[in-house]
Amino acid sequence: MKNMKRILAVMLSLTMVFTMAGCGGSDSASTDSAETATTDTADDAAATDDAAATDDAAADDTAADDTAADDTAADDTAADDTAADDAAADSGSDSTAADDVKNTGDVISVGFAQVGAESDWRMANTQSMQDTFTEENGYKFEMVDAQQKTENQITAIRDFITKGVDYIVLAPNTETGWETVFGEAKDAGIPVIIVDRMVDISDDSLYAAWVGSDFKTEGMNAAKWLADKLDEVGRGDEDINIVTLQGTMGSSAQLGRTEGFGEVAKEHSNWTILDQQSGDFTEEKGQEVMESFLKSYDDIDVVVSENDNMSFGAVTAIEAAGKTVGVDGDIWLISFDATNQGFQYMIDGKINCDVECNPLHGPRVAKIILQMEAGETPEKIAYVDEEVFDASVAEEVLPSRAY
Ligand code: GYE
Repeated sequence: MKNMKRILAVMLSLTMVFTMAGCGGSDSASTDSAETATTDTADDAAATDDAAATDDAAADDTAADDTAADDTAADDTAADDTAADDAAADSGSDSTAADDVKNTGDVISVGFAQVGAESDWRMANTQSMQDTFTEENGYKFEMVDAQQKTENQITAIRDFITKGVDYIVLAPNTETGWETVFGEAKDAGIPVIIVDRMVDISDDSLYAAWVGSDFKTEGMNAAKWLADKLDEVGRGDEDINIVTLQGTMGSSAQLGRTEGFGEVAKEHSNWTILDQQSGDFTEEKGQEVMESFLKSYDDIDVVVSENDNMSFGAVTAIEAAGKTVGVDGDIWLISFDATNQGFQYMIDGKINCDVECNPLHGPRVAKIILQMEAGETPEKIAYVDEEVFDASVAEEVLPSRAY
């Protein structure tokens, strides 16, 4: 009964908000392996500080565009019958039989070049990988935390090549700069699997498979939520001033969300995007950038924050400036990720809407590896299904969320 209520609530929010079901891609596996990691050696990457390819904001064409954007537009009719199921599944009640990720052959060694530890989303992503690639499941797992520096990831990959791991898994910090090192992995005969963000590379034979989110669709969904909500409260024709806290410049999550939101925003002549600046996906920088926005503009109606942690920082800044934020606030706040803490902010009325981004990729990556071990060709590009949550459903949905 409770479950049913939750599903109905989610359905309601979905029909209210938009008419599509997440990203239309394939969810290459469900999630949630029960084991706890014990085997990974969490090396700290050498934190060299030279210029990384982190400011390549011009590369605005996310890989997502080409393959998914079209068929995931709001007219996706599958929405109605699958939305509730997907919501239930991806909200955290999903469970994969542990066997799905288990390697029963010789131990497989996996080197994982992780972005960093910048956000709640990232921590959940790391946890999912660590819970999946356990000794008990038949893996030797090593993770490098690259501290949000692309060059640290390149160093980590070279190190994995030297060590001769069986598979390299990369969650790329930024999209560009991978050709050379991927070529080195290829020469060494080590497959590279990409997870979460994408790379912008001319030769896609340099990686075996990618699984992650359709960030452009996420951005479009955020804007669609805003349009619907403004209509709902009778402000559809008002002038609306928007600022954006962007993620790490040149990362797919930033590029896609900025582009997707911007594309829909263009259709609303009464919306003005006053400013867009990067808060690098962290709470601290989100707060800093929000403080500076508030000094520059006294008429902000909506903040679009490209992840939950920057939203938390934005709330601190807005309240410190003597304004209110959220559902009944002077300023509306749209967030991305829909982590547990993001849900809590919605329950507290501080975030109006949270666009889901699923970090539970461990089992999905394991499935790709096991397919390759079996001599099969994994799906080259796989998108996970994701939802949009309005604050009004947060209390109902939170208990079922896995991250
Ligand atoms: O939204 C953010 C994290 O790449 C999808 O990275 C990921 C993003 C996520 O730091 O919280």
